[in-house]
Amino acid sequence: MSTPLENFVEESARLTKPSKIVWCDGSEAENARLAANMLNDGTFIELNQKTYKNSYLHRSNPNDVARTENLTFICTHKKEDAGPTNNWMAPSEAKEKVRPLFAGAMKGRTMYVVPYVMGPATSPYSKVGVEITDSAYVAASMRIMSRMGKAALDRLGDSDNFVPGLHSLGDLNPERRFILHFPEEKLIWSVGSGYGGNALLGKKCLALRIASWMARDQSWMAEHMLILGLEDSSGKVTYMAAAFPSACGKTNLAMMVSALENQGYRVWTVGDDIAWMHVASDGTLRAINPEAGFFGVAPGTNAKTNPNVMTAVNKNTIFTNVAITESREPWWEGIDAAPSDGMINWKGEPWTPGSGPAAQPNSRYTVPALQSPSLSSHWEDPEGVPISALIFGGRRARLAPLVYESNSWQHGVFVGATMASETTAAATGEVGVSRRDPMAMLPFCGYNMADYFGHWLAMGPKLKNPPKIFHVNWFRQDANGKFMWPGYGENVRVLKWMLDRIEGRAAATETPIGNVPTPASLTLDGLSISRDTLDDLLRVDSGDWIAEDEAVGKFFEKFGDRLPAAICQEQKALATRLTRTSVVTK
Ligand code: OXD
Ligand code: MN
Repeated sequence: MSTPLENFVEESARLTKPSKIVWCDGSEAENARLAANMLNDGTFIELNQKTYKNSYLHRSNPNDVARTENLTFICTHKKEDAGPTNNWMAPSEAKEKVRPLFAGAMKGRTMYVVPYVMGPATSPYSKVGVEITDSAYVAASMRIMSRMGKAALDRLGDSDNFVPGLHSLGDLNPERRFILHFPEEKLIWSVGSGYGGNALLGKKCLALRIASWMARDQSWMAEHMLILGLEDSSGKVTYMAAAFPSACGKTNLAMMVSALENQGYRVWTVGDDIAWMHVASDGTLRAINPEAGFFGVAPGTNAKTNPNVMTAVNKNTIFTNVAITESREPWWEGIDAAPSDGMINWKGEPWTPGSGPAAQPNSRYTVPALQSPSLSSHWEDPEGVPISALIFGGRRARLAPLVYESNSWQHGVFVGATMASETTAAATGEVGVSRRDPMAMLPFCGYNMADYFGHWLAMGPKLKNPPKIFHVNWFRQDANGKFMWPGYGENVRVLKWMLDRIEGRAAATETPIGNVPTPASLTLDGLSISRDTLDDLLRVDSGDWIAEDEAVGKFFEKFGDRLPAAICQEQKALATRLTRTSVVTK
């Protein structure tokens, strides 16, 4: 009798009609074969094997360079279960519409069966997925981003306990591109795109959209969060998880080289994009990183912004849509080296100054986590690491202070639910416009976000010592549009303040939005920052916040009666606190 996995493979092959089926085992030999085939057919371009060993450049179709949120759907029986922030199609309608796009789509192509584990191979919290794809680039990338092949088959055995995902490049026409999630039956269909966030189905599709649904049903949390450990001068490590919208510096923060290393403060990386968090038997919140690699944004990455990743990407790395120098090394805007003669841009054309960006703004590196010098020795702990702080943040040029602390779990959930950020190149659409992005999950929550807020509210009381919840903004600008905070390795100063708050050591000023550091409570030695700039960074302008709270109220209206009462209460309580202070300060 066939196993559920064999049935899935047979059914998919009957539909897509590949000329060949390859079951991926995740071995070195298989990886070398995949790379050789891709070099042969032009999917991979060889980089300088002396300086970038086993590393390759992939150029995607220029119409396929980012997540396409408008073509991403949550397919639930009831529209309300997907909620007002997701695109929705009924499951039967979605299948009827998209099945023809899969029919015969793999004719003349190889079908790769990619079994994978999201999470440490032996963790009780990990999940198995199986992606069927006709893209060798996807298979090779999944090998970096997950525990792929044998580890997954061993864990799965004959069981049906896996999330099936069917992926085909199709004809790469955005008119025929769909990323469909069927959370009720735990199924993913993706067609017409080879871009990571649309095509590496373990990442956003399984580990966030499908997992968030499972997490709600099973009382855990699947979040768009990095996980880091902050080591103090005594050697004690405190773990924090942080949610920022795409391309707002999660990878850089998670892999930071601390500016306070001389005082004994170091940052250890557990994960850079996704956290799965469970309530442990002792009542702590414990997080695992479901991924095994980093799929990071290349532009802006250099020895100052992320020295650890610059070391990590020197081998076994797939670069996508970066430029290539004459000596066959990858290049992107913001890398340390200046542009050189003879560079080829991300589209494969000769690059000259003035001919536009050499690297696509959302170009990426895909690198094994194990290659990062900052990787925590606990990054694969099956039980996860205990989380003491949750951090929300975004790009806010004007409104939010450098950091503030919420007053309670419920208030912290409100802070997360009201997050907003100026958009970046990680998704298609206009860059730089402000949008609401609750918990940085707007594009990734697999169900009604009002219920998601309810789930967050319900998790707090299950925890013995709920983590403190903070909000940060590294991106506040002065009147001339200049960033006021230096960011990167200096962000450790803000993490240290959080740690000091957790330990009851740091002072704070109460404001209507939460607790803001007193200037003296931040460790600023070695940093040249004027008192005026510091005051500006920490300022809470009641007028601006009154307008913000009104905008938040408008945003919440779309959830109607489904919005939890506690969130409405927090919104009204903030309005009251703000009006009181603005009256006092007038
Ligand atoms: C990512 C994203 O690639 O959030 O992680 O877009
Ligand atoms: Mn992300």
